[in-house]
Amino acid sequence: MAALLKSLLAASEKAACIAQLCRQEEALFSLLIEEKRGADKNKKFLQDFKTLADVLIQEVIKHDVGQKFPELQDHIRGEESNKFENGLGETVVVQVCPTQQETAALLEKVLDRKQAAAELLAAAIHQEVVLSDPALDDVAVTISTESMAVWIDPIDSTNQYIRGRGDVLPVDGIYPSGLRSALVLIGVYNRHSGEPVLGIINEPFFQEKLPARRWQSKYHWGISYGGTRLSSLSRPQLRTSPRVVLSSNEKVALQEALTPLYGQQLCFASGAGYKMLCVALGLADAYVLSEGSTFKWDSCGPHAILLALGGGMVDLSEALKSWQAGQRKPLPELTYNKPVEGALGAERWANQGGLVAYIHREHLEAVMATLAAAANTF
Ligand code: 2IP
Ligand code: CA
Ligand code: CA
Repeated sequence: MAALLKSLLAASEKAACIAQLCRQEEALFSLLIEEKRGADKNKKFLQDFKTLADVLIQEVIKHDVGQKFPELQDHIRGEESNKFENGLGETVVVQVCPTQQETAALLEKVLDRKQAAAELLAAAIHQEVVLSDPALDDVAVTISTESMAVWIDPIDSTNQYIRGRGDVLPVDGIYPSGLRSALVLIGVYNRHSGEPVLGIINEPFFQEKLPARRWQSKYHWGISYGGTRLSSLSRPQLRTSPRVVLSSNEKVALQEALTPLYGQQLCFASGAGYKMLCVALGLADAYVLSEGSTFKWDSCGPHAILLALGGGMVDLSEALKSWQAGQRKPLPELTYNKPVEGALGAERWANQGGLVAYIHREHLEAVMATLAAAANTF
């Protein structure tokens, strides 16, 4: 029944394990924080180890889910390309091989013969993850995978992941930065309509375990399919004193435009996925972003969870246009199947018009009314 959900959750747990391992094992950690210097300058593979970690996670999810659902195989995409150039100028296609030994041999090639690192990663890639979550047995929805596709952000908030601060304290429940904002994001959407259907957010660094540098992960999921809305989370209440979460780089003009609604209740946090999670958890009533700095792989999974909780995510510039034209129901939700016309590379999949993530429709309307009143200022 919930076979797709279970398979994606298991893949997200394996992804979280790999993300943790890269910070925990010296052989990998030293590569993760490697600086560009001297003779190593040309060895792209070392400088790009963080990208390799991302690529590997993406390939593992693709491989594990593709094996169970072959019809999805060609429709699982993510942020990263799996082609790597090693120190000898050879292009290596990073992929999960049939056996652990073969994967280790391939990784050794990418990692310039760093055998210990390659073997650690290969073991994590080929481990079997068994989910023990009785709640999943009650999920009785069958999603017809023939018309679905998947967006993956293997690690969102990479900067915080590399920086690796595990000691940042939350402000009113929200972590402004640090490892807590590094997340694995997986979203399933309908290839024809572009609507999000199933989302997973995995927090690899949810809780530190002893000894130090070891972490416990936590996952959240949501399904919005036909008339079915299910989630591991409960729909949060509207806060009595509304609060918004923003990027620390958000334009001052937008911050000022939001002040009539939120007063001093503007919170700042790293990671687009993390800010969406804050809304799903009820730590903020909205995440407003004025720029096109997020991508389909950032928003698809969290969007499905928000829909499952009765909320959603709109395209800010389109929603403002509709609002100003008096067309207020429904406001245009983000979709996931169409690239931006004329754009190249990653920009093809940008959420170009910015976004508003919300749980309560009335709160979205309050945001739109506030921004419409200040529309020419940001
Ligand atoms: C990034 C990451 C950044 C976010 C940006 C995303 O993805 O989540 O933190 O910016 O929008 O595209 P901000 O932190 O200002 O919200 P990645 O880390 O995967 O590149
Ligand atoms: Ca991202
Ligand atoms: Ca990423």
